Amino acid sequence: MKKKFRALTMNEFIVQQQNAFPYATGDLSRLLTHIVIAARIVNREVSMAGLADILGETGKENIQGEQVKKLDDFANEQFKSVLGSSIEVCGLATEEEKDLVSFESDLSKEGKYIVCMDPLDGSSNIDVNVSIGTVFSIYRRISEIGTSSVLEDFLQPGTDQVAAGYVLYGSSTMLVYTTGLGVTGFTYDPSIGEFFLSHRDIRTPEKGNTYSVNEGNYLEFPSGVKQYIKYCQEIDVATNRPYTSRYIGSLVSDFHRNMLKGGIYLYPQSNTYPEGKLRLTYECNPIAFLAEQSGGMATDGMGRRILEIQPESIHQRVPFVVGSTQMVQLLEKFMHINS
Ligand code: AHM
Ligand code: MG
Repeated sequence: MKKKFRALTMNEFIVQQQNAFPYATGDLSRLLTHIVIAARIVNREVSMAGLADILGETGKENIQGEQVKKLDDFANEQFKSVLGSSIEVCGLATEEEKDLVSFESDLSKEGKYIVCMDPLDGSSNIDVNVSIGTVFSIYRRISEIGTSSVLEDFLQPGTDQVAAGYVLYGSSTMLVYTTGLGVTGFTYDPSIGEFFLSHRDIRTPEKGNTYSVNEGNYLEFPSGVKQYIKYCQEIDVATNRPYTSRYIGSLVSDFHRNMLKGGIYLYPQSNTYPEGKLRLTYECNPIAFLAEQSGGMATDGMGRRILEIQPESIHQRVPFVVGSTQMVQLLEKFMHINS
């Protein structure tokens, strides 16, 4: 009988990957394991949220003018503290901090990498026990090693990402990441406290039958988006329509479902959000990198590949369309015809 081996832990997998590159120093591997540590702490708090006094708002507003939830704040502090005490990271930009955070210890200044992240995305779902996520993106610094990180380190286009991923705090907790060699997913076993390899080389279907968009904003959308939504709702047996509408309002969860099953997620420009709502550096770029690595596509709906947009500020917003390639291409066509 064939012997069944247990699944690899994420650390084992990372080391295996690293060994495939004889010149790898292990810095990126160590950085990923630091993210795992912080994610485990955040996961514990998220799963206990109803019992601990950590639901609700802090009373503070972030740079976006949004109410900061206690869990947002907690997650931000955890990642800041874990990455700040690592020797691989010299700086961090997060949704919760107005300015970039430069880690100033002598060891941190030697770090080769910077991290952009949304420590806890989908805040509106926190208090009602619906899935939320952490999104992260890693770049090699441009500034000289041994100095403080500078803004230019954080304003690199998404094509320069070295790694990106997310943690999904859902019915189970998953960590999904890419270093540009495909997308790999790990599922957390809380009884052992480890992430185990569960999804090797994730490939997204070319097309799907799910569309994810906040249809409450329909009247404010550009006409190309409105027509695409109508297309999704039309009856046509040949193309398996009407499609299913699924919108959690939590980017990581909506994207994760669509990546596995096939589908499209849209957060277009509207009167309320003329530039779109989602932030380029720490929400769209990492998700776009994962989408492309799984065989999908991510654009701004107006012909621009998300990963090629040159960021001008760390909190810059951008219209966002991501998912199965054929669906994104069709949305682009609707937008083009109606422009
Ligand atoms: P957040 O970073 O404040 O949580 O906002 C980002 C979230 C995404 O996760 C989600 O897809 C979107 O905002 C939902 O926005 P809306 O409630 O406008 O549909
Ligand atoms: Mg967010």
